[in-house]
Amino acid sequence: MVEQIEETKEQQAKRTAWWREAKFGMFIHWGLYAVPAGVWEGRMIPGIGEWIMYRARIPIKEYERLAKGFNPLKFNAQEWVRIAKEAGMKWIVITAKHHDGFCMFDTKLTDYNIVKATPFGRDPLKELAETCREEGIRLGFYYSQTLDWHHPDGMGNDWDFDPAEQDFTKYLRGYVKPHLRELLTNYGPIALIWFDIGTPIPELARELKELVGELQPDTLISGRIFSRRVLHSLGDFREMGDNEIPDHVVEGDWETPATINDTWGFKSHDHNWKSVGDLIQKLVDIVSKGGNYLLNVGPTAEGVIPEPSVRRLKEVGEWLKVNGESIYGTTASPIGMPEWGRCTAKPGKLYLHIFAWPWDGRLEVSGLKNEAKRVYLLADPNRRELELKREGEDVVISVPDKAPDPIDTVIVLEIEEES
Ligand code: FHN
Repeated sequence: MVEQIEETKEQQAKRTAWWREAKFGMFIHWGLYAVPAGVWEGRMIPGIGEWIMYRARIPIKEYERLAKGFNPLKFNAQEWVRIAKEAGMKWIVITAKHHDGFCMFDTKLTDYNIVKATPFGRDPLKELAETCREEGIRLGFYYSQTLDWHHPDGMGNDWDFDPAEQDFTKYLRGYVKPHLRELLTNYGPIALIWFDIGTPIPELARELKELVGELQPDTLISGRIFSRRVLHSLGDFREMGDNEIPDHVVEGDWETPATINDTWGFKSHDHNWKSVGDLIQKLVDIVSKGGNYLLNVGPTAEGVIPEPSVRRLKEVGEWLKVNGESIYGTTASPIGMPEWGRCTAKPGKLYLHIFAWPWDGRLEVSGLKNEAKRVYLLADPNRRELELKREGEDVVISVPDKAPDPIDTVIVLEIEEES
């Protein structure tokens, strides 16, 4: 049994407060896998791009050669942070080390890192950390603590190593922990460490948590520090499955990590981009159920965030400029999931997100116990009141014939607060 580290609920809530408010963050999967971009020896390798080493069972010696061709001269931390901010994203999480074991930061523990092994020779995490600080956006690091296909004692590579001879404890204590020490010492305040997959040994998971707490007590830890289903409370928030959106309101702090196309790491032939409407409705759906949306971009080997992602994020940002009040700092829907869309809430206000505009000009809101006071379109700068009446259990709002925003029109319903 893993013991809980002593911290009161209030202390934890204080550390997590910014994250609860923030709702929408940027995930960045960037590493050596951007070089093959899903293609190995002329073959398109199925599956997610950052798994190419595993999927194609690429021997370490061959995969290592990719570093010589990794020279992302177009990488520009300011540009990336600008894209995130314009999208309305409030924090960034970038892969410091993914399962392929390649370190995207300077480290004394291995030369298999972007500064020492590539012609690029710069530390992008340092540049990002500085820019994020200047721009007032929080930065977190993804760190693959369990799978490491390059380290002789990391898990997952059974084509170069014999698993029976591997010593995971040695790897975690002698490599992962010193790495975390570097990441939490050399880059200023780090908002969160995004562990993945789950640490297989509870005692070791606890050691990781303790180390993070000792180095930066305010740093949050993702639920995947340990098994997803059991003891996610070892992390500060629960991590849903990849692209998983629950079908009901979920209590507690949680997040959905998600892709814009079908891969995390860049793949040259993945063009299955979600539409802007889909992304906005997914954001609203998640927030209405009490969660956060961590949406991924996979930059190229040149250091560029793919244009289809940038374009979509910009449009999501434009929607948020008008409708952000109905997202940031809100809580889950108190009226479940209405047929016409979703609902988010703040004290004294419900935000009705209309995905399916009523054909007869009548928007019916069921399950509302509070007294309804006034109602208006969030996008209307004059806040002209719409007509509102009670019909039995329902509140009925008279809405214009056509949806002002076909993706999601937000109606603000002011209500009497329960005393
Ligand atoms: O295996 C990884 C995958 O490559 C990616 O990083 C995702 C992001 O949530 N996490 C793991 C799978 O769940």
